Amino acid sequence: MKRKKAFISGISGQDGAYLAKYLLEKNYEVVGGDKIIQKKRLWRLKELNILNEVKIVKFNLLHIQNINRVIRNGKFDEFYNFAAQSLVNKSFNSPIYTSDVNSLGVTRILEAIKNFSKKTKFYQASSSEMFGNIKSKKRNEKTNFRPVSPYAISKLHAHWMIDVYRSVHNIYCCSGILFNHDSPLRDNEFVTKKIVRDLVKFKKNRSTCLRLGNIHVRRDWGYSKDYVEAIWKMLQQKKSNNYVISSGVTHKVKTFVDKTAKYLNIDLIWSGKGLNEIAVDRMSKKTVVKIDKRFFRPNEVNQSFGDSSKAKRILKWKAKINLDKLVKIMCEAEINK
Ligand code: GDR
Repeated sequence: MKRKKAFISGISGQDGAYLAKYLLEKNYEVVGGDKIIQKKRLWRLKELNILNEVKIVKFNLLHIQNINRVIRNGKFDEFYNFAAQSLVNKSFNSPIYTSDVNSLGVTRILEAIKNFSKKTKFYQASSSEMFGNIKSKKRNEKTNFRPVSPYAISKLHAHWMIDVYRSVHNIYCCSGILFNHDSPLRDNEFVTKKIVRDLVKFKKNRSTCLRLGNIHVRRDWGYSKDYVEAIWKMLQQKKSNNYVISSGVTHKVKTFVDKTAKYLNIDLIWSGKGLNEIAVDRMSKKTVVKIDKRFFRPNEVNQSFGDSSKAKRILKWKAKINLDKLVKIMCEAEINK
């Protein structure tokens, strides 16, 4: 059988790296795109031992000629788009860049597929942030959107564009509405990795203090390695469609801190409220966690949980890793660094 050929934009990121590994195990030929070709950006591929098994090409969502060339020459069976400005907080200060990359960038890819490679199946990394602040707790494919950040609005633009290209231009394209999914390959800016990194440091030196923003906000967290399987399955169906991918359970950021501390045998004593809330280590009496207003967002999504029953029914997928297991996986990796 002919080897399938896939393109992964944003291959240097967490999901790009895990998906590349997953596809190579399925005997795909994998080409990855990154906006800057730099070896040090590809550390995740190195860590997964696949750096020499993928071809890396320059791919920039702002450059239409670059996108056209990659898609016209590549004739890919599958195209996975993970390239994005993916920091919600940054989007408040960079709304134009965020929209250009996350909204128009996706339209540029869809146009290129329509014009030069109509058989390429397309996956777009959409986000649970698109739901924003709505009343219903459970969020699925039929839930209305009420985005509250430039990031969420930019992702929603791309999400709706997918529906247009599917129905009007008959392109096979899927929007995966993924809730938070983390792993040891996460960037340090995201809250889970920051918590694990700083608490492991504290465990070693008893002096690092973890500074966080709003710890009472809730998130539905899963494991990135688990979620790329759902992403691949979306492109293996007869018809393209949109799917919510989530664990179905929600926890406070504070719970993530507590579970990580417990795993590391740090006994936290919480006191105070609001900006004065702190956690002290019972043994050393040192402050482990402080609240820092620099990490609060101008608009916060008080998220509930995702309902992935459609993915379960059609893709035969469900999340395998719960929060306790995710904390363990991330802590072990950080300790063994
Ligand atoms: P999120 O992930 O914005 O949900 O988007 P992040 O880990 O950044 O934040 C989760 C929640 O934690 C709160 N928080 C902090 N966040 C960060 N980064 N740093 C802090 O110090 C801190 N303190 C509290 C945040 O306010 C937030 O509520 C992720 C990204 O991967 C998106 O690209 C993706 O679309 C969504 O998940 C689904």
